[in-house]
Order: sequence, then C-alpha cells, then structure tokens
Amino acid sequence: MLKVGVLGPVGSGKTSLIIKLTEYLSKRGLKIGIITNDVVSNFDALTMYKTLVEEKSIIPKENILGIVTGGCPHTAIREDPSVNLRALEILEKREDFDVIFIESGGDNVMSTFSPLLADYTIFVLDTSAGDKYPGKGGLGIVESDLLVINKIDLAPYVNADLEKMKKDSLRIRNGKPFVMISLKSGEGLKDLFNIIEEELKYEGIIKS
Ligand SMILES: Nc1nc2c(ncn2[C@@H]2O[C@H](COP(=O)(O)OP(=O)(O)OP(=O)(O)O)[C@@H](O)[C@H]2O)c(=O)[nH]1
Ligand SMILES: [Mg+2]
Repeated sequence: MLKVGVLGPVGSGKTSLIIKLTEYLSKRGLKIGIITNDVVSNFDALTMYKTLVEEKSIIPKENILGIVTGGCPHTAIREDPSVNLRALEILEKREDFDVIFIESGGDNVMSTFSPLLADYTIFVLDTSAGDKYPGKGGLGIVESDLLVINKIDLAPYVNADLEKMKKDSLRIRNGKPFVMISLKSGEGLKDLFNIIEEELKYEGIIKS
C-alpha cells in the first residue's frame, strides 16, 4: 500500500487532484482510501463524498475519512500526526487498500508531511498565484516527490509565464519530477497519470 500525501496552498487544487487520481486508479482496479484534513470544516471530505460516492459510485463512503484539525494545518501532518495515524489505522483495518491519499489542510510553501504518514508526497501549486512560484522555493516545492503546477488554463488571465515556471521548476527541483496541468481542461493529465503509474509499478502495486 502506498500512502500519498497531497499538500499545497489553500485552493490550489488538492481535492480536485485526489478526485481525478481516484477516478483514474479505481478504473484500473485499485482500491483507494482517502483522508482529508480541513482546519475548521469537513468540506473536502463532503466534496469527495458527493463526487466519488453519490454521483459516480467509484468508492464506498467508508473509504473517506474527514479530519477537522483546528489550529495550524501542518501540525496535524508534521509535528503531531497522531490523529492522521489513527485515521490510517481505522482505514487499514477496514480494507486492504492499494493507495491511501491524505490531503493536508491548505498551507504555505514550507509545509511537509511526516515520513510516518506519507511515503510519497505531491505538492500542488496554483498558476494564478503568480509565476514567481515555483522559483521562490520552499521545502514543499523543492522536496516533494512530485510538484504539480495546476490551473495552467488561468495563465493568460494573470500574465503568468509558463515557460518561466517550467525553467524555475527544472532548476529548483534539481531533476525531481514536476508536471504542468489543468484539472479543469484536462491538459497535462496524461503526464500526471504516467508518473503516478510509474511509482506504483516501482512499489510493486501494479504490474508493468
Ligand atoms: N480554472 C481552474 N480551476 C480549478 C482547477 N483545479 C481546481 N480548480 C478550482 O479551484 C477551486 C479550488 O480547488 P480545490 O480542489 O478545492 O482546491 P484545494 O487545494 O483542495 O483547496 P483547500 O482544500 O480549500 O485548500 C475549485 O473551485 C476548483 O474547481 C484548474 O485546473 N483550473
Ligand atoms: Mg481541499
């Protein structure tokens, strides 16, 4: 089983990304569980439930657990991940999952997951926050296993230079993978799926 931690600034597309990956991987026959962390609500767990359970019947409702963290979002995924570890335990008792996604509450560029919680981390950036990112760096942008630059469809509206974002990503990540996508238009999703599939093959979760 692979524990995939998804993090990044507020509204960058973490929930949308997990929904897309869950749809894709479920179609490939994998069993997916999801844990969401919201600071003061259960909004993300409900969004996942509406799409993945009610509308599309892709996973059973028991596969989604929503945590309301209170306080600072990264405390629950880094300094004291006990509530998330407990949620993992509950899910793992329920079923033999292939992948469990853990969404962090929206945070800043320094957020990271405790290695106790995530084997593989995806940091999601929002193009409309400006093309200064990812060049500004930060632990999450530099150290995550995969950097996803989302909402590239919005680049023309905010004068974001995608070439600059690409060059900065290459430089700052020093060879680690990144993808530039739009979860809205579907652009770049094939690249994203390929990278995740490669990781799952590497882990022996799917066969070549
Ligand atoms: N235009 C555009 N909108 C997007 C894209 N991806 C996500 N959105 C929208 O952006 C908003 C935020 O997306 P979420 O997936 O909820 O983002 P999040 O990172 O989970 O947000 P928090 O959990 O609140 O931090 C939603 O209204 C999405 O529909 C994209 O590629 N392009
Ligand atoms: Mg979310």
